[in-house]
Amino acid sequence: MTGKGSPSGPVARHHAPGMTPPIPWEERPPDSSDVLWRSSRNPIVTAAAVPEANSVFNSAVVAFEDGFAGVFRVDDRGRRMRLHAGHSADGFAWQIEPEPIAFEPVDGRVAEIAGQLEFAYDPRLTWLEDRYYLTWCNGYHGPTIGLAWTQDFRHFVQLENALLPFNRNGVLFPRRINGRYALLSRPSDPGHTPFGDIFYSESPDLIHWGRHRHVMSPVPLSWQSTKVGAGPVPIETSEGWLLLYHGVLTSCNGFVYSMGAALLDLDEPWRVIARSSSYLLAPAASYERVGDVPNVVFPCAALVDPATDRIAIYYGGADTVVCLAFGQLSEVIDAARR
Ligand code: BMA
Repeated sequence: MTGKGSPSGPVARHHAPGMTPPIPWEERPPDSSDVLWRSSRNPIVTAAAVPEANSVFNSAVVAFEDGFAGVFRVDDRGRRMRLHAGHSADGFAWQIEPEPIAFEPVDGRVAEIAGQLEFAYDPRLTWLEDRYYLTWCNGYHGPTIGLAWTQDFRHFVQLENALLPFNRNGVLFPRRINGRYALLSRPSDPGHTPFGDIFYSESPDLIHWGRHRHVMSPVPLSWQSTKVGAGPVPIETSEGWLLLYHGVLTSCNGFVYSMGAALLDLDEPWRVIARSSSYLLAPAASYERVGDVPNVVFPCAALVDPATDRIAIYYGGADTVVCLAFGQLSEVIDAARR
């Protein structure tokens, strides 16, 4: 058991070289003993950040230059699902581009699928080797895993979709594993999907994906009984890959989305070392319980500072706003084991 402020061994940083902005942070409230606590500034992004937006929620954030950059899920007032780039000096206050990202196809084959962009949502950002990769839920005859890269958050080069429809929650690992790129995803249906397991796939070139392995299933009679899906990019620790994920239960009133943690083997990430039996964050604040889709906590990004053992997690609240939660990394790792 590791204590507050004592990291569970070294944590590999996977971000652009030379970039070490202090991550957003607030101390744990004195009356809280929870593993994760909410920002007092929640929600940190609302529809007001983008002209003509209906909602801004499940969004990705990374360290970029001397601050932070992100890709934001923006549903417009036609209820079209779009992705917008954004920037922040401190990770709390965001300037979001008013126009959606215009993806540039890497070649003529990708142009065939880019022209059919129906929707784009639930982004994740991964610093991998020399650039930021974006994965998202891309419309191509139903939902599947879109893939693009950027180095400046102005130009986004679209690659082939990683997988066949129907699939969601595609999350790239931040380095190659045994020489191959690695991806988590959750095969789905074209609708609201009353099932869902997390799978692992690998690729030599980010185009051809295979050697699919099952990672984890829902747990009957629990907060994660209906489906589970990967959240932020897995965090490399000496204890294994720390995977924050969403788990869903079906109540009399519909789905309830909460956040949990798991540890995956560093070399064979389809092997689950540990998994939290209780959720770490569930809808409780008004901005998580009330919105376009009530009772949703949907994590898509995490910033880690190994030197201070701090983690800041970005999550969507009730499919309406972007929120932040904080914790001590070592305590989150401990919670994954309980
Ligand atoms: C999932 C995704 C998420 C959303 C969640 C709750 O299927 O569409 O974007 O937050 O449902 O509505």
